[in-house]
Amino acid sequence: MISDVLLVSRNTLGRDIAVGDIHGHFSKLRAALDRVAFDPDRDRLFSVGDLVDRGPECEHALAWLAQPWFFAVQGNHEDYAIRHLRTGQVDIDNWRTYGGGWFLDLPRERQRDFVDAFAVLPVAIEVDTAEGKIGILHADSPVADWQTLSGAFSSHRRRTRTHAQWSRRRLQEDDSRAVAGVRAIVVGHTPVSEPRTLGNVLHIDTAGWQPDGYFTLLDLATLTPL
Ligand SMILES: [Mn+2]
Repeated sequence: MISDVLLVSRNTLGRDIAVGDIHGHFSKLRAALDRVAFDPDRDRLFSVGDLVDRGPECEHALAWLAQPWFFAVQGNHEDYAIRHLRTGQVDIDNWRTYGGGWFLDLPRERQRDFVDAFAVLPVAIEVDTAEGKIGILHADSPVADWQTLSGAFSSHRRRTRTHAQWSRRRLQEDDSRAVAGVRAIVVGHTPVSEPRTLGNVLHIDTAGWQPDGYFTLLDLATLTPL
C-alpha cells in the first residue's frame, strides 16, 4: 500500500526548493534551475504536482521522477491519467481541453508506464527543515490542522484526496486562516501572477508553463523565492 503522505527528512547538505506546476515544460524548468545553480548532489527539488499535460515535454516526466533529488506530489492531472486507465471514468473531452491529448494518444502500454509512476506518488509531502515542517500539496490543505492529515486520509480518503488535488477555495474566498501544526504549506494548481501567501499557505504556481509566466523557485528554509 502506497502512503498518501510521504515524510522527508531534513537536508543537511544543501537547499530544498519547491516549484509550482510544470505541465510539460521541463526545459524551461531546467533553465530556471540553472539560474540558481541547482546542485543535484546537494539540493532537492519538490514539485507540487501537475508534471504533465498542456506542454510539449510531458514524456520527460518519467526521467525526472527517476531522479533521487526530485520529489513530487500527485496533482489533479496525474489523477486524470490514473483514473482514466484504471476506471475509465474521466471526461475525456474535458481533459483534452486541459492538455491531456498527448496521454490519450499514447499506446496503452506507454500509458501504463506513466500511470505506474504517477500512482506511487504521495498526495502530500512533509519535509523537515531547520525551521520546522513544511507541507507540500497540489491544491490546498484538506485539514485545518496538519497533525490530523494522516487520519483524514484514513477515514475520508476520497474526499481528502479530492480537496488536496482540486480545491481552489482558499484563493477564491481569500481565506487567510493559518493551517495549524505546520510551519507552512506550499501549493500550486491555481495560477497567480506572483507568489501569494494566505495565512501560512504559499501559492507558487506563477504559470511557468505559460509563455508569459515564470517558474517560482521557493527556498523552503527562508520561504522566499530564489
Ligand atoms: Mn492542477
